[in-house]
Amino acid sequence: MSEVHIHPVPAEFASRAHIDAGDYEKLYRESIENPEAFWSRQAQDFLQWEKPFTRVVEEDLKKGHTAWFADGELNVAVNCIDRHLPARAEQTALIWEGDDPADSKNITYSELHEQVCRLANLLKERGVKKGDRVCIYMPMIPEAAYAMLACARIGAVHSVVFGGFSPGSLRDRILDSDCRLVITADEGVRGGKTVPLKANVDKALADCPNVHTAIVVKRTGADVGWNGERDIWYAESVAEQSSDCAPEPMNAEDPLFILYTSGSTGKPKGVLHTTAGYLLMCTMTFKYAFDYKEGDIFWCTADVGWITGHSYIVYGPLSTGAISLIFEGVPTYPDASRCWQVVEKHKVNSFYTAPTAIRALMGAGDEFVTKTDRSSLKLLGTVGEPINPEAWEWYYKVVGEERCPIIDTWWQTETGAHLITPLPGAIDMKAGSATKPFFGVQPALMDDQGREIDGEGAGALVMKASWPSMIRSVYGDHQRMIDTYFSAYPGYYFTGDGARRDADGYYWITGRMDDVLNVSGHRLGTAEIESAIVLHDDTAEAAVVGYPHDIKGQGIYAYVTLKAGHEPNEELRQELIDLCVKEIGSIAKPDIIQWAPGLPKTRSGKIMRRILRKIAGNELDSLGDTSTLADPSVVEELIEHRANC
Ligand code: 6R9
Repeated sequence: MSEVHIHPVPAEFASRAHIDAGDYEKLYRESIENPEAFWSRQAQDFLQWEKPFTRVVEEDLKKGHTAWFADGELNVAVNCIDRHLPARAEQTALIWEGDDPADSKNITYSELHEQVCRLANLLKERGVKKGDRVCIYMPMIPEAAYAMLACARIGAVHSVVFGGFSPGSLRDRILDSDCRLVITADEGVRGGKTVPLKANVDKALADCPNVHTAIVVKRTGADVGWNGERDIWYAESVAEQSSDCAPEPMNAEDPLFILYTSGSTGKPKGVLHTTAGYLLMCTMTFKYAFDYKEGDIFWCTADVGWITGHSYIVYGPLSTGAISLIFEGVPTYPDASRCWQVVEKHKVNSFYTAPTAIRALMGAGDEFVTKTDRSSLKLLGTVGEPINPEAWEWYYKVVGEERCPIIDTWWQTETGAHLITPLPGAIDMKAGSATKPFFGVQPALMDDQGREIDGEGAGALVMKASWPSMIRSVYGDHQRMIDTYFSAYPGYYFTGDGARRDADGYYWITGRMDDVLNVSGHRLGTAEIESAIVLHDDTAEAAVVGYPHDIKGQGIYAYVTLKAGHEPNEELRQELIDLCVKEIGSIAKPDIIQWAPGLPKTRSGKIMRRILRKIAGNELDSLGDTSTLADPSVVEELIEHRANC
């Protein structure tokens, strides 16, 4: 490993931050030593309760059980909207930036209240009751947030399905949670292209007889198929509804939403989150990890179809009374300057995105960044995958002008909110490390024998205690939740990730455990090798997988994407191999480098290593489902030019 460079918290930033180093130590200790007192205080400070709780936490991780504030009552929509009205009815709640740079609008908290109430009343009129499931299949328009909050207001459980999923994936999700109503749009618009959402819904609903209503937002005005008994237009239907809707009082442990996520096996799991614990953790992490200050403009580039969009576009920001930017487009349209132009236009203060986007923008060249004015930015964040130090340094220097701390936030759909992240005024940064646990979070590393590792070391990342926004169930299959997360290490939550803890107690996520390579008996994180390869000036991105190797057990197969304008050649291949040897050691020498014009990615930007492993291992007839990829043709190209091994 090259020497780790520590970036201290900027003194100026620390002096104004909500939490400085001393606060972190003190509060973290309290959260572990006296969790009941700590969490009871936070739940009262951060949330508005209709009926106060008297119980704080119950847990039995051997059974995968946890319950928080279990006899309290509250409503999430009230916490995200109504409680802010006295002070900030006319303050912007959402800034919508359209795919076309000429389209944007602001929605105030009082407009949000009106819109959410109208839609909530419409849902009730169509027969939706507390506990019923509603599917939301939407582009990134304000109505997506209204829909989530309207469900929360009446106690319906939403299941947001990413607008890029196919009709078949949509159908499977609707059926799995037996949704009776779908909220969608005629079409979505992304990167100058349209997405046929309503046509996809029509195909999906052909197999979903229980869905009685589809509410359709007119986004583009395209001609769409129409089932007069089932389909209604959003705008004209909500216009007939009252702009007041009494919120449903919800028990703290009543379900709030289901969100499907892929595991290593089987069909996607419907991760179930409940009301109070989820909202508390989103709200707290939003304030402390992003160091959110009154009036700041916050932009998370995720889609609401993913947990990041749930927690950090909608629930965390709105519960805080913040200004949250919702972006319909993609970072590279009309060109690679788009994100920074949006930052300049709306004077964005915090920007939160995925490493894959950072690498793509880095590959396009600094010009796209440096020609914009980013002086409003105070903080940068990343999420979704390990960030290689080179991309981190670029983000820090070129985008943030060495002024903005970077928070590398580690968490999962199942965790609901950040679990390991720097608090930017408290924790010095190391490029590539998610650093330290959030309050109340107790990570541990397990060795092969299922024993906790003390001090420095690497192993399976687990949690020793529950936290308020922990997964409560897999919808319809509670046993599957226990098997997936609570069986590998009885008494612990297993994250599925590997991690290393350094001498300072910092956590370095090495990637999914199934991505760990074992080469000649040595463990290697694929992320480490990828980081080494992308240190080379000519490379944009790399993905490393293992493949069966007669002598070493596993060999290292690297797929490498070059930056625009660079051609592959033998010399470069050798330079990349040398770089891995230099950075990590000869054990990390790639056996095979395949030049990859593109990598197979999910639409949320995660590299599909499962597919890369199959190609590398020459298991071409068991590639599995490639329909959910952002660009399935990438796979054919890789197969055609597959290296012989
Ligand atoms: C929030 C989100 C979860 C998986 C997780 C891990 C990876 C997320 C990361 C990270 C390294 C980070 N991951 N954040 N790895 N550093 N900062 O992405 O949820 O889609 O469920 O993915 O993503 O492997 O286990 P989800």
